Amino acid sequence: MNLDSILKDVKSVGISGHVRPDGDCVGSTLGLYGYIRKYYPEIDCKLYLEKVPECFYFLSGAKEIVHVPDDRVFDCYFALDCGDLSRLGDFADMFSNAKKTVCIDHHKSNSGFADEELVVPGKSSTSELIFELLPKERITKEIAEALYVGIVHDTGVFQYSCTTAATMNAAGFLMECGIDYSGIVDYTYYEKTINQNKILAYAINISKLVLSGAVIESVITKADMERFEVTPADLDGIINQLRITKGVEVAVFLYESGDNEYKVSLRSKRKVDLSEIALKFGGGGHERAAGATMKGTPEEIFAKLEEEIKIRL
Ligand SMILES: [Mn+2]
Repeated sequence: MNLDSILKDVKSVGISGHVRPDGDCVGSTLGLYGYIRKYYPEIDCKLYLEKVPECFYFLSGAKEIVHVPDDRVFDCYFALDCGDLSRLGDFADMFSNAKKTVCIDHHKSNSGFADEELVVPGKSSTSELIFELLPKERITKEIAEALYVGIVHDTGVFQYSCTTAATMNAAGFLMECGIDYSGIVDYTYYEKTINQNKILAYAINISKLVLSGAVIESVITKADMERFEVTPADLDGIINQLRITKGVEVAVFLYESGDNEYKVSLRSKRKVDLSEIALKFGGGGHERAAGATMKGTPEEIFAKLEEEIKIRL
């Protein structure tokens, strides 16, 4: 994929990432947005995302993000970090209505829904893909900050198996662009509010091991969220803490998202391909990290997932 040829003769560009934007979604979209704004000032470029977590507000361009869709028809529209059209949420129509569509993504479950695609499931993050697309001499401090955030978040600060030598080389290059790399990691990744820490502790406390300790499960209900005064966005670190439990291959975390409905997060360490399991239940993702939305009680959902995990252990 060549960005310059994609942007040739293009007068307007829209960019979106997935619903409930995470670090990679925010980092990759702001990185590309910053690049187009700086080096293609003649292009009218807009970034559309749902509300992003406050810890990302410091990134350049974050305040210009548009949170509601409109009926503009863009010459070109980028979907970043999205495995299928529905992941664009309210912005899916704007994407579909554009004259040319481009998808840059690293989800194994990617369904192929754009005119031009760069989908590399082996990549740590969409931000790493954007890094590789951009001419190195054009990466400013602001672009570097955004891409570094994305890489850090999707690799769990370089701990997940999606981290490769190329990832470390990209991160190394970005570190030399004058960014506050350790501050960024603390501020956007590790730092938690006291209520986030308390509900994390609670979720770990009630977790249970099943399938002879190969699987760990936990669930947070709406009542729990009310009690701890948190929203779903505050539950982000829980699945990662469950995953590192000794002896566990798969971690399963649910939170109540609607009537008899739960958001499911899945993480595995080295064996179980979770993108296959997530796809079976209408979700998607990567081999080692995937998710879906499922109906039923937590017990019913855990049982369904255990059946699929069991045959892959
Ligand atoms: Mn990603």
